[in-house]
Amino acid sequence: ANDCQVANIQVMQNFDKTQYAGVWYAVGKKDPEGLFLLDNIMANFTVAENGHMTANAMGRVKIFNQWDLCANMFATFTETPEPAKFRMKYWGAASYLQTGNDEHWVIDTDYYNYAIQYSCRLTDADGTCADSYSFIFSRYPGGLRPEDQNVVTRKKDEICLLGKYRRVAHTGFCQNSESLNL
Ligand code: DAO
Repeated sequence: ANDCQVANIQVMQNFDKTQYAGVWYAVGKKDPEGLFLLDNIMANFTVAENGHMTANAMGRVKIFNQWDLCANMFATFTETPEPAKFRMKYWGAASYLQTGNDEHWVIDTDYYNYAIQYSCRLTDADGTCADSYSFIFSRYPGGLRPEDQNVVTRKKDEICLLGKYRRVAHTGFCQNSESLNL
């Protein structure tokens, strides 16, 4: 049975950040409260020679409830005793973008095709998560391969977020020169 306790969530065993490095496209997202990244979300993870993982990320955001722009974000990761559980500090290239310090858990990945990320921002008194977000990442902007869909659905269920995701579009917004990149 699934008790939805944050403390019981299983993460990727023997997580290898070196294989995880590179570009991931968000193709699905479960939003947190105070939603920030809308679509065209991609992240490029890098592991330095000293082992430290960082990421550059982009995505369309709405600023001051009005302007659509492509946010250029940076993140640094702090390791924990569990290799697939990190603390992520993030901030934007522009000062009015969101900053934060979140959990960043890798629930599952095959490194070559898909990855499931999870972050619980607020744990409820009963031990379940009161405010979470999760990205379904693919190595391909077009989406998951059909053969990866079953395992991703199973993992969504395991983290108690089945049915809570929306599809994340990739329209080239953060590539094309008409969008304001900040
Ligand atoms: O979109 O509301 C939201 C939640 C995500 C905020 C954090 C994103 C910034 C950095 C992303 C790095 C790799 C996932």
